Amino acid sequence: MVDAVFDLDALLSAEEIAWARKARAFATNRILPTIEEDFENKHFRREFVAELGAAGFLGMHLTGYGCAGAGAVSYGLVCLELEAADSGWRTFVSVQGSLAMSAIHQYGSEEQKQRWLPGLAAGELIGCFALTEAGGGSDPAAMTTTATRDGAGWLIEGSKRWIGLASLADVAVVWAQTDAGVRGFLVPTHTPGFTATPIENKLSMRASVQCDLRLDAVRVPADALLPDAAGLSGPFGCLNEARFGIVWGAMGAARSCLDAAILRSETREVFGKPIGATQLIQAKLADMLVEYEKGVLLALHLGRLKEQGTLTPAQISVGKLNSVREAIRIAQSARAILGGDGITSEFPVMRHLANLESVRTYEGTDEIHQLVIGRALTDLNAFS
Ligand code: TGC
Repeated sequence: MVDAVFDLDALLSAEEIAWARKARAFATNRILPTIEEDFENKHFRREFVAELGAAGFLGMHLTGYGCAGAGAVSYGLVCLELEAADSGWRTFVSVQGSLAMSAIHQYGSEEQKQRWLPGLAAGELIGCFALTEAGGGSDPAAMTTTATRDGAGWLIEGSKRWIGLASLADVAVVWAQTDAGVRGFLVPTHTPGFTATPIENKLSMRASVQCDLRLDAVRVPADALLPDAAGLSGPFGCLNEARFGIVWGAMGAARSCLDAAILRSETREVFGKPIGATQLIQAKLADMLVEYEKGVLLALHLGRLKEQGTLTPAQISVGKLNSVREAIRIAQSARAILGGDGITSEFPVMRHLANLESVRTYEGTDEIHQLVIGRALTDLNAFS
């Protein structure tokens, strides 16, 4: 198995190893027993949310307000272990902790933090993050959702798409154009005019929920505005956090695929011997392990930079691009090793492959990250 060859623990502290073990136990004991049927039935297990909160995984890299205050590497390891079970559950932890909670923690007033963060950390409440619109997820600057002054409060009008957990959420962080640029608002989801509709025809991330959102004359009071976020740097600051989690998480999906391929290669016999005893299969497995190990070591490097406070958006883009791209290649190689059975739910590989296509697309596509890296290398902007 992968762990036997790659001694990651040698590079981790005792506390980091403990977080990873706790997350692996949750993934193994809670998520894995039902994930294939949940994926098939498009079922999000709401009951896991409080358990994830009790384990300390929600907003675990934040401090105060019931959050665990863990290090970046510990958070990354938890993402890796949860995504080894299913990307949907790592995505939930990302949306809740890195997007919704992080927005409130970074940009909220003291009252907003006191009101929302403890319940979100405990998993008593669910948060969502409404940035993307149907007109083009890659270009949030083109958003058409508006917030205009409405007496002392605000009137929000517009629509959003691909908003994780919106139909289950208690509070939405909604980003909208105002007369002073993009601003963020905390909108309780019971507010009249707020409608979230799950997108039903997904062939990926089926054990999790993504929604279309309508904001029809949604009225919120003045204190719904996040006071410390002005402009697109607000939502982008949260995306940095979520992208960092993906750098680690995608490698979890890759590990799961690689482990499945190794196990199968030891037992599956073709031409009179285990396929793992052939040079072609061993070469594939070796290449998969090399990319997995490189991906995790890059994630660890970025985690250490984050802990010392020097991690840049371009460095995060390197990690997100590499992890997801290589995880998909590893999953494709695993599928090939498994032969025809690789497309069935007997193995986790096709589910991971389908999920990873979503992970490749959200939080910045491969192309967006290539252009962020290109801009950092050349000082030239190729976006427009
Ligand atoms: P640009 O002119 O580059 O920047 C505008 C302002 O933002 C600042 N900024 C950042 N700040 C912090 N972190 C970053 N990574 C930042 N990137 C940019 C920048 O300094 C500037 O600030 P200021 O104060 O000078 O105004 O903006 P641009 O429009 O040219 O951006 C280009 C680009 C392509 C990099 C950006 O638009 C981008 O990253 N696009 C991808 C967007 C994306 O990832 N969307 C996916 C969202 S996923 C999601 O919403 C949730 S998915 C999970 C779920 O809900 O299930």
